[in-house]
Amino acid sequence: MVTVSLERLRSRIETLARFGALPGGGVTRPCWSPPHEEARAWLLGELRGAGLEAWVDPAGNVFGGTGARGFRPDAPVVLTGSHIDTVPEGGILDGALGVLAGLEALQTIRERGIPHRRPLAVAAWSDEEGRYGSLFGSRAFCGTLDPALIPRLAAADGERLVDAMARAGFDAARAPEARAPAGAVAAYLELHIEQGPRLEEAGIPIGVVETIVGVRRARVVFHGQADHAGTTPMERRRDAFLAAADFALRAREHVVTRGSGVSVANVGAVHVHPGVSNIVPGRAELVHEMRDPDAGVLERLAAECAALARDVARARRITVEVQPMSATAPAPCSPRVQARIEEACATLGVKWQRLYSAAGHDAQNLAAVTDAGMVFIPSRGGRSHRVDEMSDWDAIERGAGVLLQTLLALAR
Ligand code: HGY
Ligand code: MN
Ligand code: MN
Repeated sequence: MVTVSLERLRSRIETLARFGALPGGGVTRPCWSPPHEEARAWLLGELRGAGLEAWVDPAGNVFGGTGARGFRPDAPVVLTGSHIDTVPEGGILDGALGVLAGLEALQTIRERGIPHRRPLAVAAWSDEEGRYGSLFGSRAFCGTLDPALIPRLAAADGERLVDAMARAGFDAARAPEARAPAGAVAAYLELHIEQGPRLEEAGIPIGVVETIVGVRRARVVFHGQADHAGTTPMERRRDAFLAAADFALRAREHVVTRGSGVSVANVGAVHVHPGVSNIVPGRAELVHEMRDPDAGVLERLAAECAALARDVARARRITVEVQPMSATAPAPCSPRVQARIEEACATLGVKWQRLYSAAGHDAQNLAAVTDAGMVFIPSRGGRSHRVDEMSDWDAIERGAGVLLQTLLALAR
């Protein structure tokens, strides 16, 4: 049975972790940033050093191929991959695991001369974490990136995508040229950490993903009245921050009690203006995010939470704007790919369980253009999107082994 080299995979994971490394551990490596571009150059070197064809598309997606040097409908590719960009103060495995385990699998296949009918390739998708626009690179590749949107895409701190890409040497307007021809991808398989507690608590080493949640984000802006924080009588204040706080608490309660039971909500970004201690906040802006495996539930909750925002504003004699930002559709994974993953687990004698992904992934874009699937490994303590995100090395080796066997099954 052909196996991956955990030593080589571990060395690459630990090397990639150095790009954007934080003093106390973890990484901050946003897409298009200097550490991300240094990591891109390093990855291209590793792909070529492994004997793969390596190239970058107009959306900044990095590819390494064996038997593939691009995407053509007459030679459909079995594609694996993930992302090398991270959230701020993130972990070293979110994304990196799927890219480097994919590289390890393809290098092992090449070195051992294992026959495969279809070409194989590994991808590192641009800006999966959506600093400028969620799942950007895979959206461009799958043809769902609206060109008209590109000039408006910006990070929460106001930095425009066009400027960030230009600094990294890319013309954002050309990103839609990354679209792959229809039929160019025979199947897509992504290895990822679960980023939650379910596999570890169940004592199951491999997760076979059935569905990936949809994620909806809206900017909610409350307009009150700036006033002197000392002289303005309390009953006259029209405090925008209090309205935002009231909304955040009530929206959370609504999603938990009126959602599907697995619906989740988060407010991770808040901005108060003018933002100094001796002025009653005149404006408060928050990003409200909701997730659910069911598109209809998300649609209903979005409308109900917008109505809730208006009720809160009215009750506090202020106004509110609810601006939809992004909405990714929940994606079912391919039964064919799930079956190949489960067969690989059986061959390797590894227990598995099916589950839905409560995180968003590039695979949900690929699911629109090909048979897409995901393999999860347990996250220690379910921790992710934090510097102490980690998985056991034997879990990483097991996940890479299942990835290798499943890719071979899909490419035969
Ligand atoms: O936010 C997510 O679900 C993913 O980690 N980008
Ligand atoms: Mn990820
Ligand atoms: Mn992530």
